[in-house]
Amino acid sequence: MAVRTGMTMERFIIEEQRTHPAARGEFSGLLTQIALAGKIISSEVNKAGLAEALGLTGRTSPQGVQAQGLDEFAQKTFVSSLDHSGYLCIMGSESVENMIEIPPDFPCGSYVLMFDPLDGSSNIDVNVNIGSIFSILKKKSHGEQGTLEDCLQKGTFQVGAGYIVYGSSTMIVYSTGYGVNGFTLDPGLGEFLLSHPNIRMPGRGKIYSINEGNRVYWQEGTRRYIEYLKEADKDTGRPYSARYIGSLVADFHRNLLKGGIFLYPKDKKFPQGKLRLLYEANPLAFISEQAGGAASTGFERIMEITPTELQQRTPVIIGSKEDVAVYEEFIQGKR
Ligand code: FBP
Repeated sequence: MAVRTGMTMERFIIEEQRTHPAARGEFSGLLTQIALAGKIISSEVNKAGLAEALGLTGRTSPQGVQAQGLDEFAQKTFVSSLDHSGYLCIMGSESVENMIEIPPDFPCGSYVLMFDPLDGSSNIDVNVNIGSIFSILKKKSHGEQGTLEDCLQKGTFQVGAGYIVYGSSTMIVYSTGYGVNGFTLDPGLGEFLLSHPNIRMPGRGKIYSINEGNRVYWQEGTRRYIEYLKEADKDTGRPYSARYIGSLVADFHRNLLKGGIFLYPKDKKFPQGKLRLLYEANPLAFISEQAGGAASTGFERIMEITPTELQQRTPVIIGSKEDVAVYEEFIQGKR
């Protein structure tokens, strides 16, 4: 596939269509609409400092978090950019309790979109990187409208996934199952341009990302693993550096490019883990594995989990393959 840095995402999708027949028409159109939603949200995020966007709406999200204007704006932008497209049969969002049906006056398509419209809610009003996360599945059910069965699919059934990070620049990073590529938004052109072709995650990193403020709630295996990372040992590149932004997308993105491990394990406060399986864990697990990394609960591959609920949580241990494997040994009591 003839790709070169600087080519537009549209052009890249056309090239991918040529090489990978599965990526035809509907799927490519869907990716383009997701990128459009990202551009719209990006322009609003860049203005987030302005008073109005900080206004609290007084509404509480399913997570019991005071929904902020930007959170709702992102939710509405994803839905309005995609519900009329004819590519989707159903959607699911981390920000709303139930499935999002395609309005009856719009055609249904053969794809399912599960998304987190704005990840990193605790950082929205302090100008720290936040992001959107998306997961694409194929429709399984037979009727026109999609069903819960279409949303509750294992991560291994994803046909595409990615995230958009709103930071010093806005980037979209995604995979359709043929490697991971990153595109940076050129605000002047309003185009995502290929800036990070064929991203590979280093096999072992030097960075660990975990909220150490939760240490008192951690399981013994997690405590011992983090202590292990802090010991000095040249051969294994320890001690590792601690980096924790508190926005999953931003922490994951850094570790994807530099190597490292992000952990939101299960603990006494979150016995199932904190992060959402369908909207956060599965799509990033897809990207991690496509880039040569790994994604685990500590005991099993995240993408092998059979979902049973829309807002299901899971422990998330994700990043460089060797680092995830070492954590699994600690939490399984093998070291
Ligand atoms: P939201 O989807 O509500 O933003 O929650 C997810 C998240 O903000 C992740 O982005 C981040 O990694 C984690 O929660 C931070 O949690 P904590 O503040 O407990 O460390």
